[in-house]
Amino acid sequence: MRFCLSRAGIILLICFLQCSNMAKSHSDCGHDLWLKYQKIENKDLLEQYSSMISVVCVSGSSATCQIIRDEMYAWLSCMYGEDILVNTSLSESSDLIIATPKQLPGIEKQIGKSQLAYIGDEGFIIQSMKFIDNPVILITASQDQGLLYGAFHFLRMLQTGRDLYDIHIMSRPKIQYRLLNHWDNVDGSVERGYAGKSLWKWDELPDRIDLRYKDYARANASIGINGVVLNNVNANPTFLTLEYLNKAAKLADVFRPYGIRVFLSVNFSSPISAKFHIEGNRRAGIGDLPDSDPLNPDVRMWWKEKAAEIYRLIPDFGGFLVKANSESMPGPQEYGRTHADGANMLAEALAPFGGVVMWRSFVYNANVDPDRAKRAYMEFVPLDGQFKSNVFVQSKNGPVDFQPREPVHPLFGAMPQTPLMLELQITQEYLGHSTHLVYLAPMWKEYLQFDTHAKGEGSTLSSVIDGSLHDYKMTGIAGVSNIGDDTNWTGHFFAQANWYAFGRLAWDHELTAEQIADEWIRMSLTQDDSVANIIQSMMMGSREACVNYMTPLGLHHIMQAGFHYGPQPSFAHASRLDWTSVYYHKAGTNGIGFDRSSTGSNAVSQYFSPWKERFNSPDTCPEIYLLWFHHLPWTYSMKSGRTLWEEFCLHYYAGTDYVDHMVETWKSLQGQVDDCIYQEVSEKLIKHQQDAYVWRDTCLKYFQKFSQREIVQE
Ligand code: GCV
Repeated sequence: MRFCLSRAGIILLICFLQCSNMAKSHSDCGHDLWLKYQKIENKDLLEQYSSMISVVCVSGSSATCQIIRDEMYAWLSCMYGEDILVNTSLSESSDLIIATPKQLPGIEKQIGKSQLAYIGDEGFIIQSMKFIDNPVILITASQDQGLLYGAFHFLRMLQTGRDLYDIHIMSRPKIQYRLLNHWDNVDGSVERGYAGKSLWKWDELPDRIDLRYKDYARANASIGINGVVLNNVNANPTFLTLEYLNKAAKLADVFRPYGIRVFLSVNFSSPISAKFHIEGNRRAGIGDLPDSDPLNPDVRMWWKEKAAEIYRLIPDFGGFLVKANSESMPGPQEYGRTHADGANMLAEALAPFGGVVMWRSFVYNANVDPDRAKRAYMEFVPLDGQFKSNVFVQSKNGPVDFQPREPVHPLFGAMPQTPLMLELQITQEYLGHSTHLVYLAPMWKEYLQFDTHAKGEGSTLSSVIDGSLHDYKMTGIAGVSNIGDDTNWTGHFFAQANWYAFGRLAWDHELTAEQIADEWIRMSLTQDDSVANIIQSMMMGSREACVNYMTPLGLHHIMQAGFHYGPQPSFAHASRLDWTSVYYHKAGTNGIGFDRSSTGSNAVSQYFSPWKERFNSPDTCPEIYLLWFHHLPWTYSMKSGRTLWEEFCLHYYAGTDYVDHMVETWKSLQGQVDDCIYQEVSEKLIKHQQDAYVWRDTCLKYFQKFSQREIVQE
């Protein structure tokens, strides 16, 4: 049976027609992300691929299998520059077979039960083999979802020029919940969003379904993301009204065939009646109760009924994300209850439907400890073992707040009985918004590979969150989204690489940052090896450069108050101490840095040995964290033999030198990458360069007042 095109197929067919005309002059200006339909330029590869794959069989009948057929047809036709066959039934000429063992009996025998068991519900196998005596490539999985992941993986292999001979790939995600967290609001704004307005058009939903919802789901599925928290953690209770649940349900319908579940951030005061609303406080609910005390039976019932209502509309709803008792958000502590009491109440409401609670550890109540970096650990570690089994504690990578560099959050490893979910920030709140070109994968790898020593050597952060260290029963990772309704989705074209890298690392944290960059570049920018290498090397150094021109040697939190873009090292405010720069850098004529050693705030004690001892002494503390843990004189002698002040200056200059290098590198690529992307990135880089100088000069001039020394440049 010849495959008939679905509606989506027709859209893809249009893309195919576009792709046939796609010469270098065609430009999507970044709109098509890493999913561009493009012809294969390398003749040998083209010959290999087209001789091996010309008749595709995708036998399943689900909406997901239909998506796979549409994708295969559009991609392959476009890559070859000619029409190919995608069938629903197997024939002697099938050479790419995409099916589960249920859809095609015989697969189980060929592949083996143990291999199929290994890949679980979401994994896939891609294997060269003989089928009815013909050489074929088989993509198989237990579920259609795994087939879709396998199909995208296979297409990625083609897009990145991999050989198709003798393939044996088995892949399964190392982490179960791989979510994007959107900080999107009812009014269409995005907190810390730098790529336009929210993608979700709440005023149009549920009647009008924007075409980009599907593109968004497709992009996420192509990198293995399987869940989306739709709204800001500073949650407006409106999202739990029937009106908004109906809107969310429509998005869930679009996302479902792509294997993406919808989650919501909830406001802990939601059950409270509006008549109890206190102006200026985020305690404004949609219920009819006087309080939201988690031990009040009426409040518990309210959440149970709300959960039941949600699941009637969204049967595969994922669960709730909660920011409580943090930055004016309400929480259980208002009633003298603990975070565990609050989380468990919600967990109980969701449990009958299989939903989870992601309770954030981002709390920093000044009454807990004068050092902000210590507070979350102090509040949460004593609660280990008290959370219900469907509760995650979701923690940012570092103990303060997504700074360009922080040491790992000491909670990781310290809560063996509570599944910890890692929260990374894809949006560049503190790393130059969507103006600075900063590839974040090297930073995320630095965290993931950090050895916490929680159970001796080898207790990496990744082994905590993938559950292998403490045998967590569920595992998760979240990325605060950098996506908006800008044409190129992420504001800066290169910020797409961060969305891409987050998904790839969430699937497999062992991939290297280099490998991920290389894939992204080849799919998004060029098939030319030497151009790809130049761009990859430029990206790889960009995060360290950002650390250097913003906050070198462990310095942190000296950005512009509120806006968080430029530098403001002088910022001081009597009543908001832990939001001021001076609280963090503590610069004076006697030196600079926050003393968190055993004779200071003793934050070092929250780490496992040998880190607590290493961090405790400036001699053994890695210099990248020096001023995070120590207050040192300007004359302190660094490992290089230079003084701290000299080294400090050189780091600032190294940062801006690297940006100069990026500007020059990019200039050299004119004509070798898409013109529109070239222009947009060039403009961003000019601004990036100017603003990196501003960071360097503002900081050095400010700190020079204390060091009273000449600024050294080399
Ligand atoms: C969503 C930082 C950001 C806030 C954000 C908060 C959080 O403080 O500046 O915009 O609020 O982190 O993660 O909850």
